Amino acid sequence: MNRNDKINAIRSSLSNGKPSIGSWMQIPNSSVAEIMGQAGYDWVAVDLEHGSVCVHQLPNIFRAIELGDTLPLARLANGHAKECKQVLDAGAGGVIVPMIESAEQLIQVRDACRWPPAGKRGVGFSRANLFGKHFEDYTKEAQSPLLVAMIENISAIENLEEILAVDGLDAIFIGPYDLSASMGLTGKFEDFEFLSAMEKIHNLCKKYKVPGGIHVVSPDPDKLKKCIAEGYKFIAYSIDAVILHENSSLPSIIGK
Ligand code: 3PY
Ligand code: MG
Repeated sequence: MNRNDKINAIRSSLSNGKPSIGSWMQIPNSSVAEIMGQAGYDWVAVDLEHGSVCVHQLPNIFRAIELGDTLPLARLANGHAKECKQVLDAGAGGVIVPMIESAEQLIQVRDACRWPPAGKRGVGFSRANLFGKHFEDYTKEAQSPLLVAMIENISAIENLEEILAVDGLDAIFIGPYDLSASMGLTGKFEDFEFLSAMEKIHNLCKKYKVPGGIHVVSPDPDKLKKCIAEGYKFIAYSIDAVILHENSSLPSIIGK
């Protein structure tokens, strides 16, 4: 399947109400990417906001993810136009945009990700279009790469209805750590106020028929099943480094 077919397959899954489950990478290594790409996820997001992945490492990481017929995405650092252009030119099938707090902010990022006429992104030869060989095909794909807005600040909830109405938004994605931190409740995921904020986001997503997503940061299969049962649709299951450390700690293996 080529990249555009994978984007369309994820879109059609989401629009049919089926969950799309991916995972997350922070270790800048193409062997790790190859393993993650073969693990059965629809997509793997490479994190440019946290961790130390650099733009020049993306082509090899994306190639390795694609060996498993998995779509590479990029979680942006800030969503500036230059960053959108660089990650998509490197071959990301879409972007996950952190800290979205208003519709205007999201529209700017959306337009920076799309070639004209849909947007304002600069047109050029790059890995995404095999340096011009697949230019015509890529012209279509570049009209609407996957667009996912992270809701991870309590102030975003005030503007959520406007954010959810942005044309071209494929899903929203809750960042539980930042959301809880913005409420003065860092990591307190069982706190009533935090749970109420989550419920509010989830209900508005249902009302506006925008797939709601979440990062299940700890590799906990029961938590993943619970999120699916609760109706989350765009779900990231854990992070390469977290999968490694949660499964490699000797005291938890042999007991202390
Ligand atoms: C958060 O929890 O804030 C995240 O960004 C997870 O991806
Ligand atoms: Mg975050």
